Amino acid sequence: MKPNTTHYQLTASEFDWKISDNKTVKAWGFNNTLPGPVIKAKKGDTVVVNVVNNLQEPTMIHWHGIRLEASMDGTGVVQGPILPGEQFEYRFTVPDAGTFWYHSHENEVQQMERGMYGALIVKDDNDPAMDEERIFMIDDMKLTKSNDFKRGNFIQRWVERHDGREGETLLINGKENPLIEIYAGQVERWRFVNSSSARYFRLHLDGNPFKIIATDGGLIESPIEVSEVLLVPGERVDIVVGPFSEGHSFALQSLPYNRVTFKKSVHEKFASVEVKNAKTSRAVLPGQLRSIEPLAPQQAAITRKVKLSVDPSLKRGIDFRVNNELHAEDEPVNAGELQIWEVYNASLMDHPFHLHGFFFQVLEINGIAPAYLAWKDTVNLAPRTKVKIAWIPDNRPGRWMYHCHIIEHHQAGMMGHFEVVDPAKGPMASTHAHHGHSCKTESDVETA
Ligand SMILES: [Cu+2]
Repeated sequence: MKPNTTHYQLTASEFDWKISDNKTVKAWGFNNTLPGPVIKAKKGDTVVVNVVNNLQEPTMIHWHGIRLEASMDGTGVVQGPILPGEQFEYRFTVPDAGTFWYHSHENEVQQMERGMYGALIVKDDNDPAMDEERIFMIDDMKLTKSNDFKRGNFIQRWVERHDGREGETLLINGKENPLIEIYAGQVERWRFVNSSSARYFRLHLDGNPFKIIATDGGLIESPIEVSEVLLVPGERVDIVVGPFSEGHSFALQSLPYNRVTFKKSVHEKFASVEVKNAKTSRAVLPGQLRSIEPLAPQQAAITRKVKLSVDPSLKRGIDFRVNNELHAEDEPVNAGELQIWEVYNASLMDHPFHLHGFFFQVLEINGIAPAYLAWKDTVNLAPRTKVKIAWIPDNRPGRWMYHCHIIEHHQAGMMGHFEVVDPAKGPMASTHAHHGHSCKTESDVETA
């Protein structure tokens, strides 16, 4: 099938958003909805998104999980911020099918908390046929009694910096405790995105089994039956649910997960599921979904070590660092060269590690190979844990980054910058932050 070009406009602004009958918040988001509109494309398409900034502050949009050109990654090292009243056109092809998302990459602790995110779904002809497909964006908000986003006193702010911001208002697709109705006998694909600042979402369907079919980088090789799965901030998982019998009802919930924070994790309900009358099913879930070539054997020699740590600081009380630095500058990598990285969490709390723009395979976690092969861009590191990952930078030279996806830790400095170098051309001249005006011209490269 011939690739298409799909156009979207996302207008960022503040608006009233009703999250439940008695709670309305001053949200920041896109096109007056929370989450923003779902961006849909087919594998190989070109997506053009014109972002208009009607907020009172600058913004930038990151396309989480999309293997795009460095200049379209939406971070402060590849573009200038989109200033209030200005716009910027993002244009990229989507080479992989899967569940992706977009979110603000500027002042995220405010902008993401208030709702600046949405899903980006890329389909493919070989996706399994399902009766229905749904997207669930998991989030929470920390609201005051008057439903605003004010931050607390010094101690509360310190805890928030340490733990990441987690609130009591639990959201699925911008709503508190929504009702999900499913027909008896039917089988559905549910795509989950953890778009929260810091919440560890341990998905559980009241004990009803479900099958994992995809992760960050699309389908895995075969469905895996489980009754729970952990989804850390930034991560995605697609599951297949059903068939259920008529009249059955259950809660979509998150089991407690101790990520070693001051705020204690508890069992929480996010939504109610009710099974209606029966309908015939035309869903087919094959035993083999895809094949994934391993990039390297488990014992492959390490080419780089990355250390995440939480250290005392005289100035700030506590620092979140990479390789003992705040906002570290890491060594460049050459396009085409296999990377075997050992990412070590030297701290006593969990951190979700996110690599921009490229997928990796997890080779081992503390010496043990994962249960199944998958393409990932976000992986959790429990305290004192070493994760060995393999990835190959394809030839998309420029400035890239990795960071903890707990937004407060990211902002505090737990991130590393590096350059992907085209070996034929050598390092690029510094491409730091040129000004980000709209660059809509007819000569933009069309990828047919
Ligand atoms: Cu962290």
